[in-house]
Amino acid sequence: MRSITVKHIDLFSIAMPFVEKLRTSFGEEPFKTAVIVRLTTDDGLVGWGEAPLEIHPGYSYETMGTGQHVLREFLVPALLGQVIADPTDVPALLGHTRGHPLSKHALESAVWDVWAQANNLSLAGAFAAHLPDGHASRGRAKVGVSIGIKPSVDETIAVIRKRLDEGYARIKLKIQPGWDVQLARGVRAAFPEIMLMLDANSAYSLADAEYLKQMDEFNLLMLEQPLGYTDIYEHSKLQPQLSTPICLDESIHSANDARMALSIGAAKIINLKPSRVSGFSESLEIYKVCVEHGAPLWVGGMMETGIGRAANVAFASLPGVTLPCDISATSRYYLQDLTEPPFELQPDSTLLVPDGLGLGVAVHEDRISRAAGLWQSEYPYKA
Ligand code: OSB
Ligand code: MG
Repeated sequence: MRSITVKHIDLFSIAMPFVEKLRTSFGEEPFKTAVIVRLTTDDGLVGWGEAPLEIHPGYSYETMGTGQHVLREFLVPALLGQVIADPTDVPALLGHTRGHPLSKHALESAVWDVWAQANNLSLAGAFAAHLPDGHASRGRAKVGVSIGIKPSVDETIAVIRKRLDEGYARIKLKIQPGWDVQLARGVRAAFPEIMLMLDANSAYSLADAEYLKQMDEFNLLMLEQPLGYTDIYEHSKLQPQLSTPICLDESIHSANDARMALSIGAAKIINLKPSRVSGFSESLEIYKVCVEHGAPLWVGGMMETGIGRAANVAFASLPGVTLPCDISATSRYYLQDLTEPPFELQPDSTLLVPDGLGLGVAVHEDRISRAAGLWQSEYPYKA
């Protein structure tokens, strides 16, 4: 395998209008925002990565502000000039900075992209090369769609109907106290058979266990992250009281977290967001833990642009990713994406892994410039 040498790294802070915003139990972001990484090697290869940072520290403590600071001051300098034999060497190079997984992920992704290109591999092929035999990409990823908190159950039902008509075979609804049992009851009455799941984004506490037991009526695929965003222990007290499988999102940052959660029965399912766990190296370790435990695994999303999404689709095409992922077609997110061609939903509710080396999508730098312009006009104090 050929190593790569990091010559240059550019950062672009961007903002893009959403086609449909996503209201969660902790609020709603006005725009899609991110820091995009462009990494150039000494032999002229270019790789891309996305830190799906938000404006407000709601889902993650990282924000556009802290991400720009930590990338510029600490993480980028740690990679410049490095000769990297394998992308799984990146976490150690960034290890002097604690935390900040979304920011680290963007750099590691850009390294995966150039390393795959240097070794004549697609990104999916590069991931499979780091797994035991039998884990080759399936060429496509099973996907669903995530729907935010709406003003009424009827409006939610209308959006679900539209998404089902588009071909999505799994629906995820965001919930919060006061927007939960009644919502699930209304939606189940309208759609008795659909694959349905709920995501609480940490809005409940263990004292709500009796209340949450009502969710068992609705034949849910899973209930995602009901309790504290750092908690694993209390989820292990809740899961035995429910027949609905619990899935952990926010609480899982490493393979150790996943192993603990599955071992103590805190969750039966893992949502793997490559950005939340600091990159694809740790993602591969979590993948192996889930395979060992026979635990269902799916890839979550952060409303990524085509840059982050192409990488997530590649990972989600691995056979150990067994449930539909939160990765939707381009049209769900943006009128115009940063990459071409758009991701289009296939009739079997999948997205195809792009052909080609590395990410396999064409990045349109003029669109990055335009999105950087929107960021600067909306948030000039954080240019
Ligand atoms: O909890 O899964 C979540 C987006 C931002 C923050 C948290 C979450 C999400 C999503 C997005 O659900 C799903 C997608 O990218 O399509
Ligand atoms: Mg979630």
